[in-house]
Amino acid sequence: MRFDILTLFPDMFSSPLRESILGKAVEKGLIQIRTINIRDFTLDKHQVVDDTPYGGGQGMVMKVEPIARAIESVKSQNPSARVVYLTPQGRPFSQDLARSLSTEPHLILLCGRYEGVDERVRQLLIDEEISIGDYVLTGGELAAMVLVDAVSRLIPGVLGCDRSAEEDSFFNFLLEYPQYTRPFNFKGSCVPEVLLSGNHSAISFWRKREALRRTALRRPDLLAKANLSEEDKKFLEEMLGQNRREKARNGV
Ligand code: 4FV
Repeated sequence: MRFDILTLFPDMFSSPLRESILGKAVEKGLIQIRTINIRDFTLDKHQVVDDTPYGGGQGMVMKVEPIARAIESVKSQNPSARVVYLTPQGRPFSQDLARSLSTEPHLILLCGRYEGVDERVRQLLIDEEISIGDYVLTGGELAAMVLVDAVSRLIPGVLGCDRSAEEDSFFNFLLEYPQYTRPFNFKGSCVPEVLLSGNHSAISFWRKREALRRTALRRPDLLAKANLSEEDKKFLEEMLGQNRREKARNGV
């Protein structure tokens, strides 16, 4: 899979995408990441990439022409590349969206700065707008890194064992179960015995219950999307009932 990242700050990508799993994926040729400096596509000697907003107002707006030339420079090599603009006004990024993007052979990621890009960029040059969250960053670069990371780890061969991606949080819209490793006893807090039982069906039964409990208590909004069995629903009812009674007892 190929990522071409259009940005005014290509150096921001030097280390985050060269370390650890992503770095190895690049070495193995499973993913290609190229940063393209939008400023290189200005024609004036001052290499101007932004200008004041028509109609007045604070801040600056990124000009359409340098962005158009930068996108064209990539599309001239591969017209089918999909152009994604990272913006708070975009579609919320999710594991599901990461999974669908991971089937794309070539993504062009546009990173905004200042107050954002001229509206003609959206109208004429962008295939999809994605937001990593309802907050405002100084630039789209960090959002692009988040997308590259979440999408790349779904590419076969990038993670040590592809199975682990299938056990991700949100894989089935459930949060992940608690994880433990040595020591067995840390300051009196011990690892649940079932995890040392070697009884794999008991272990996965416990993990499913803990994932359900954690999701119900922390992200009940996700349960609506999770495909729960009747047994799961019965367990949640009892668990939440017990929780309510406990809270009532403790006067919470
Ligand atoms: C953002 C987000 C984000 C908005 C103004 C860049 C900034 C500045 N991108 N998800 N949240 N972008 O805050 O994707 O141009």
